[in-house]
Amino acid sequence: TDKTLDRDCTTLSRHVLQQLQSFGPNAQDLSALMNRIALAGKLIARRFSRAGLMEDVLGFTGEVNVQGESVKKMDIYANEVFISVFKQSGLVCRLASEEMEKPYYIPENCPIGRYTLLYDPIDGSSNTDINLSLGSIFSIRQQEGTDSDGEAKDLLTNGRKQLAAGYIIYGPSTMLVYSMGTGVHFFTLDPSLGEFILTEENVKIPEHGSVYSVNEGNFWQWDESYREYIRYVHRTEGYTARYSGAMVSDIHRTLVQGGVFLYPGTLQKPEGKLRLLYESAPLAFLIEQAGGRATTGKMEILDVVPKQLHQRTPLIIGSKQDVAKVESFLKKED
Ligand code: P6P
Repeated sequence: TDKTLDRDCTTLSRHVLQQLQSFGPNAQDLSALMNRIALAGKLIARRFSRAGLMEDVLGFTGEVNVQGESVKKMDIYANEVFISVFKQSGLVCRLASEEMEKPYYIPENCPIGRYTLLYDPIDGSSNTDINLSLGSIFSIRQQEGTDSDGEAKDLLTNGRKQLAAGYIIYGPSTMLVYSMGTGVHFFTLDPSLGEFILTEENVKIPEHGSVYSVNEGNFWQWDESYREYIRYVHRTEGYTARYSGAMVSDIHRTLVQGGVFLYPGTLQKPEGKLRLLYESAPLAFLIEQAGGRATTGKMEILDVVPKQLHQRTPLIIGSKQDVAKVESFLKKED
């Protein structure tokens, strides 16, 4: 048959089922969950593509979220898209997101042993009003125990408990990148079909890349060891800087071209800015599956056991060689 036709038929749901041969009972569920993620992505991509043409899409709501960050209208819309899409899934009991202090419970969906979705609905929302790429990050976990006190303590476990993780990047094309522990796979949204079509399978991150990606505006807030690393890449041939302001875009470039992305802690905020459970851990899961590494500077991201839902973490993530190069400058724990 026509190769293009075969390719166009490798939709996300078919690919998930192919991956899931060895997953047993979770197989159907994960396929349905990934389809819901895809629907959320399509709804958000559609909104972004018309942002300038519609009232009430761009700009700020005037609110400040639980993190003390000013909220963009798109943050709210995207958060509600995930809630609405997963309410109908019949599979997810709990949704935890950067936009909500407490998890959102979907009681009618809740036979115990079902799934929890952790997500950052719009990561990099500072790019919303300037038409630059940004993304959504997601992580799927099995719900364990009853969570009867609503404190979601079973979510406070390390990132190796994730069943699936990935992101949607809203760029010149909308792509969905995911892993369920069996490699990293790229899908591109074909708007004429309304389907995410497989465009690359078992993606591997290059061992080394020339790009370091960090906000050098924080240079004087960092520990001296990070400044030493920056001086090294400044004076060494073969390095270049790229930083978009949206981590999903910077991580996607790092995954495709190699290199390292870092968001260190500062002297005032040693824990850094990025969230562990729904930003760094899902991306670390992906990058490790692609043969790269993700560390806090002291331990692997996927081994960190959070003490609270919105816990932040420093992050150094990317090609093995480039992450190791950063580590070589960090003060060794005495
Ligand atoms: P800064 C966006 O708010 C975000 O969470 C990431 O997407 C991005 O990499 C980072 O923060 C940008 O933060 O402090 O460099 O503006």
